[in-house]
Amino acid sequence: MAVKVYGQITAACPQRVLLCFLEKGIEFEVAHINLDSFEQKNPDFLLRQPFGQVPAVEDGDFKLFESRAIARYYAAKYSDQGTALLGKSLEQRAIVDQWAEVEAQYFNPLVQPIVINLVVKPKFGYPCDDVLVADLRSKLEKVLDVYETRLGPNRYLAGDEFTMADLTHMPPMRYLMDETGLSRLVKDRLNVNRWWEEISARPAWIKLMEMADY
Ligand SMILES: N[C@@H](CCC(=O)N[C@@H](CS)C(=O)NCC(=O)O)C(=O)O
Repeated sequence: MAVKVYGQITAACPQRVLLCFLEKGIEFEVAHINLDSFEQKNPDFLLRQPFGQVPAVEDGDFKLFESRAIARYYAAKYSDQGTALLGKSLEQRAIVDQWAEVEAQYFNPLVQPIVINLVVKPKFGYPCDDVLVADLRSKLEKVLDVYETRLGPNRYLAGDEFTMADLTHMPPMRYLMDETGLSRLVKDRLNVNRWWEEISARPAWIKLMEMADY
């Protein structure tokens, strides 16, 4: 039975889950939730995601929200199928988790408000907070410098293999690259750029981009 993903196919957080499903070859269907309406805040949806955000999934009787938790759960459940995303040994798993946490704790908290200010607010007629964006940008430069060092001797963030640590970065990274006008932050860093070009050429990502049809 296909896993039902509640969300919007163009939004970064549902994409994290969909990309995991595509890498693993897990069947899914998307139940579109309109982010601009009350749909997300209605009591039925709040039973699925109590903060009124997307994604949430339904898999028979099993329900789950939080994109990173969903992706990890399915990567573990289907460990024998598709791309191995979680690392093989206990130590490799810890390194995958470490770099996945870097995305959640350092990268995304800077990229998300940059995207909100430079992309989302203008769409709805609100002014961008330029002072905030400048501060976030300079903090992001420092985070990307760490990635540049890491990705010198390492093909991927967790080592030689593409894993959840790379996957979890991809949807917010696309927003940064394609929609904010700040792609130079990546392009000017040789190793980060090489990494982004390699992971964004993966068939699962290309398929997701076709589905999102930006
Ligand atoms: N930590 C949550 C964040 C979810 C989140 O921020 N979702 C965004 C889309 S990427 C959303 O629902 N935005 C609309 C809103 O907050 O009203 C997750 O990873 O699932």
